Amino acid sequence: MKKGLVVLLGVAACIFIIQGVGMGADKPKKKEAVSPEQKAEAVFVKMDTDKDGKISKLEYVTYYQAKAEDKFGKLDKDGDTYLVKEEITITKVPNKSKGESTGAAKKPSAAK
Ligand SMILES: [Ca+2]
Ligand SMILES: [Ca+2]
Repeated sequence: MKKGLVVLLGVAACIFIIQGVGMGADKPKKKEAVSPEQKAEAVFVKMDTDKDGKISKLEYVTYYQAKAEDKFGKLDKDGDTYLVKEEITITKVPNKSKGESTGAAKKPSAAK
């Protein structure tokens, strides 16, 4: 019973790490008008798949698992279903092979 929870927590931790590593690399930030409350509301609605107004552990895990799988797919450049260090760290630097220029809009305070 507890083993499953530990695994889930591990998965959640990985998601946060992966999201942190990939920050700003593949998400164009154009909508600044969305408040944290609106964001939370949108996430809540997406998570609450059975629309009972509550997020069950299963709904929570399913939501983040889908996000993680999506993120994993983006990180796994060669599609071998494994991530090597280079694939994780490559999102931090501008990707020359794809011609993306992400270094232009760097600001020191990205905490908001
Ligand atoms: Ca629910
Ligand atoms: Ca890979």
